[in-house]
Amino acid sequence: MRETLTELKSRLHAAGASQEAYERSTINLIASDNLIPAWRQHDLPYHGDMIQEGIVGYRPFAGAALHDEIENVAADVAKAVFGTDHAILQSHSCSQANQAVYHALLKPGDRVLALQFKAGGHLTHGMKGNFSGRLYDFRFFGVNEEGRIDYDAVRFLAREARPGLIVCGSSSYPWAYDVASLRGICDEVGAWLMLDVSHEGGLIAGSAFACDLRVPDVVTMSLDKTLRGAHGAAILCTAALAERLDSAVHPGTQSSFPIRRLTDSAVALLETQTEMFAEYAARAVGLARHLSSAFTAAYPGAVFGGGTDKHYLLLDSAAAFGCDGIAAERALERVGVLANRQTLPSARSSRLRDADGLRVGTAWAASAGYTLADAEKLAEIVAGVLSRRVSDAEAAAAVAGLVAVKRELDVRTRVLP
Ligand code: DSN
Repeated sequence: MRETLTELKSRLHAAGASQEAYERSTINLIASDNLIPAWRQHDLPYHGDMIQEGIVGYRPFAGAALHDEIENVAADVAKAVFGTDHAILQSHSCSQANQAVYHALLKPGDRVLALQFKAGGHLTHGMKGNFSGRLYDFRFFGVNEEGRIDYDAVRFLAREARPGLIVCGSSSYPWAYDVASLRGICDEVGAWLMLDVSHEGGLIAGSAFACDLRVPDVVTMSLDKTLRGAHGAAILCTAALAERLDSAVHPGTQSSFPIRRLTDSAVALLETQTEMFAEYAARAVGLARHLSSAFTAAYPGAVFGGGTDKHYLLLDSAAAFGCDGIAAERALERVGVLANRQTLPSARSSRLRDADGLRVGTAWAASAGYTLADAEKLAEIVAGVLSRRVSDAEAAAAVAGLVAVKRELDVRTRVLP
């Protein structure tokens, strides 16, 4: 018997409420998650529901007189924050922004050089099952034994492969990028340079991660993740590519988008220029480094590459605790700590089901206001669970203690500006 709509509605409400309660009772170390400050709601200039499409000056739907103004202002904020010539804030996600960039710069079958998935690249950087791997001829560079990109090796591969585009950027590469070297390589082989800073956008805006976004030809980034804006993405590019990118977004790869994304994103981008945001961004990196040192002190070799420049670290759970990525993720989930399985560059395959580590992120914890002392407790809980030295009941009680700290912080965060 099919459920009635009334029954489905009540299930939906029960699931939503339980999900919220669950989120309040857990510590979230998923690097792409974050907490949007509650007070932000009051700062939003527009709460309407209109959509629009096209670009400034060409709109196929009526009522657009102020849409151009809103889109211009939002783009100007992004340009002011990152120093680029042009900005588009319409993409529904960074995957879709990447799709638009490929559409603008490549023809199907064109060659691209990118960071390998298991070395930290994203699935839209040429993974076989993704549109990118199906449409374009992706070749890959990896990382050396220290887990770093070897830019001489990239140069060598680029000379051999002669790609039309080099994509750098990642979901799980914890180090800074040598963008100047990449620029030199691209100039030498005649390739465009695209940097995907989906994860790092907020850290860059908050001056916690150095990366000059004026150097690549085009940059993509999530507006949520470390930026703490509405879910969506920005494309930033040089003046020379502005028209190409505009038309790759519309009509190239998408039609409508909500006007609210522009206003919400612009508010989030403006906030990045406050002291409070700089403190959050520095805290995210500081927490990740502190966790990394705490794991390394107790379990030398536990952190792949030995540290981080960002808001996450790569925990080699297989080497340190004899626990593969999926087992580690599940063991932590049982006690209320959320992190995600991660393939490490040393993995035997790129498949997430063979993941031998965990990505441990700190953006959410930084937004929640956790301190270095809290990070030490967290490292003890994670190591205790993964090494099976601590029972689930003890670990869950310790997590509940940290969750209680967050509740107090929540109250304080809500009364900020
Ligand atoms: N690829 C996912 C991540 O990095 O978490 C989301 O973009």
